[in-house]
Amino acid sequence: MKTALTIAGFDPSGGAGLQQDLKVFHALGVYGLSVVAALTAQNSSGVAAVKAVDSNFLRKELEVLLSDIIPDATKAGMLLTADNVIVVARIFRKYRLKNIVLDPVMVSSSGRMLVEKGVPELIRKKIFPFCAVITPNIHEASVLSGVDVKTDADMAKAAIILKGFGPRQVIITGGHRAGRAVDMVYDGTFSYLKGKRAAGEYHGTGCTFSSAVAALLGKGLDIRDAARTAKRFMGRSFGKSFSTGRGMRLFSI
Ligand code: PXL
Repeated sequence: MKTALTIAGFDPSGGAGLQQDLKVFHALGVYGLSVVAALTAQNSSGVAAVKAVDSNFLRKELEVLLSDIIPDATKAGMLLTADNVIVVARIFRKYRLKNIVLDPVMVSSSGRMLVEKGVPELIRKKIFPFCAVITPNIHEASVLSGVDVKTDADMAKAAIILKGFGPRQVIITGGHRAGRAVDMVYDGTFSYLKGKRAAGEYHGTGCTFSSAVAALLGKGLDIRDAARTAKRFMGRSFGKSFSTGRGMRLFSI
């Protein structure tokens, strides 16, 4: 059995963060390990409050787990604080973790900040170099690259800048762009992941996609196949989404 680890935030609605990552791992046939870096109070309408896990405790969670089990892939999501970013970067180095996928989470769909000030730059410097894949959306790509991403040309420019910080592959997801839901993949050459735009508002799209990429890397797919297969998994997930609360749709994968 292959294993995948998620280091991310706790989402009581189960639509994003650790809970969703674990469901994605299970759906794709890998055993899920999870380490909590932050807590959120939220429902399908949005995030009301966030709280970081103390960075010493985060280190303890990781050390205890990794001294026993080394995952075949790792996904990192909401880390929230500078101290947590530094702990995670040190752990990536110490345990030589492979197949690392980063979802550089910044703001919730409802507008709540999921990182503290200065943390995006720190993530870029400390975490990007360890990553097989990073999966920013256009807002995250804009903040991290300094390019205000609006057009295909902006997306390409941002992808080249972001790859310069060390990840092997950059996937800028296009779901938040007006018009086409095309993701841009850059690993030295450009390719594209096309999908039908799903109507409506969904909670946890970034988490679902990035944890799918991690699970598939853990299963041994190469990074191009993992990206393509994760995109197909997203298409199926939109088809299986449902509405239960007052807010966004959730994935019932
Ligand atoms: O989608 C970003 C995200 C990531 N992780 C957690 C979240 C959210 C958005 O709400 O709650 C835990």
